[in-house]
Amino acid sequence: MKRIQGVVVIAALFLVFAAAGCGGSSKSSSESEETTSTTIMGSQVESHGTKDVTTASGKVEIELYDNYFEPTILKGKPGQMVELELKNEGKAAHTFTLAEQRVDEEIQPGDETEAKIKFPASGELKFVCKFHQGQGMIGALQSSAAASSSGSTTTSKY
Ligand SMILES: [Cu+2]
Repeated sequence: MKRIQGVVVIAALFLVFAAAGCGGSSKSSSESEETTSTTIMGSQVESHGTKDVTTASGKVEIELYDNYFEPTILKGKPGQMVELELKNEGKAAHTFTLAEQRVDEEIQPGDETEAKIKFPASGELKFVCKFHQGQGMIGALQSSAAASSSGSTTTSKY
């Protein structure tokens, strides 16, 4: 019986690795609202959610709180254009600033505005709130191409 258990454990481990391989570069792809710590271009950031907008049609909503973006990370296709609806749900003024694309919108509390952004050809692009990036108000646009960079994806025989 012990031998069978061992095989089961190995098979389970194999499944875990296979699942991790499919999940791309991020360690946790949970869609829950709970806060997790993530690293965006070298900055340690508290993540308030990840949203896959690959198949999104129409506007994508990002809410700005004191002091974080929710969702914090958007996943899209390389070069995908997305229209964002930015809603300030906080008590302070915030900005959505994506310097690389000359996007710099300031939103007053209770207000909302729109911005067009483009996902990078690969990897991730950081956006910030100019006022609170020092407090970790940072988010990212991640292109799905990043996942395909792992050339040694384990192919299951089963
Ligand atoms: Cu802010």
